[in-house]
Amino acid sequence: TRSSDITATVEWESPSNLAIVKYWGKQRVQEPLNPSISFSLKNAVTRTKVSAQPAETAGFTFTLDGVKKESFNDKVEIFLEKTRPYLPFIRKHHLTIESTNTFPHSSGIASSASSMSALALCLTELHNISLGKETPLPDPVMVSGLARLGSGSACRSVFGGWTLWGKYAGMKESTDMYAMPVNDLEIADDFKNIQDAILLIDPERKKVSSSAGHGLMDQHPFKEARIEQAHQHTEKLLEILKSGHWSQFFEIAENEALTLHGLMMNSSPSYTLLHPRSLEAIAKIREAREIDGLTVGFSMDAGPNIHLLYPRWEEAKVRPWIEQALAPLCAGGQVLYDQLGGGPA
Ligand code: 2P0
Repeated sequence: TRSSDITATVEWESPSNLAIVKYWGKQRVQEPLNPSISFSLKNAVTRTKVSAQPAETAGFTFTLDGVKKESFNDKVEIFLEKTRPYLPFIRKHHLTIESTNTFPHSSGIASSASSMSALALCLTELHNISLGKETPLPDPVMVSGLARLGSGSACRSVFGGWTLWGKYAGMKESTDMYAMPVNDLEIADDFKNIQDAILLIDPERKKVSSSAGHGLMDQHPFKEARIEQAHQHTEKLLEILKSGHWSQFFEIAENEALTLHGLMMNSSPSYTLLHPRSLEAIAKIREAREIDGLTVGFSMDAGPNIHLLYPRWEEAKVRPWIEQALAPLCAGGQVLYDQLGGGPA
């Protein structure tokens, strides 16, 4: 079938995700150096609306929360260029792209995963409409592969729940090209409703982008050891997700988070994204677990914020402790309460 001119508007909402085994370093065209495992969030989402109109020359306008954002134009432009071979309608349409995030601007919450995933969903649906498909609903595997071209971590946001991305020997179907959901039957109930309280330690824009950080893995002295470790952590985490063992889970989650920051600190050039209050929060979390017996642990992304992780059944004890002990470490006392979510809608 040939793609035809369309006048259509589609809209998708897609979540951000939190990796427990981290993607850090890439090769070729947005392929990860190592497998990663994440879960999609419920409340931290991007909602994107794309209208396509036939046009002589392809082009687009992009707004975030109703405001033109020049800084994002490059990222969108590059994404459209990369996806054009797969989505030929882009060549002869003007796209009006409107995005809103549910989480605060420049809060340090990575929006590239949710925004690129939402955009990939919209573009794939428009592509299907241009092909005259009866059910234009996008195929998640195709969307995940396209989202990856926009931002590596975005390929994991196309699915709800737990997701694996990257070739891993223990799962035959796994691939570097797109993410896939971890079988629901292989996940203990506790981890199906894992809670994530995001401590907004410092909302300042980070000094080094994730893309630059990935790049520094090329020549990293610990590159091979890191790849090996990620494979081992992937294998262990998949077992832990099945068994529902929280202390083993926290061991991996925290090691991965601190390894990520360690890799930044000993790359060349070296840099740090940790804030003194990140370290204070980490100390408090470990103390609460080791001394007070709370079932809590943490992860981090490439920034100073802390993701406090805990089971739903611990909520009644954890909430007041967050407000009393951790919220004071956050900018403006801000904590975003989130949890595992069901994926795009
Ligand atoms: C992850 N992060 O697994 C890792 C851990 C941040 C910390 O993937 O260059 O925005 O667009 O592929 O996906 C953030 O990097 O980077 C990231 P690109 P991306 O979630």
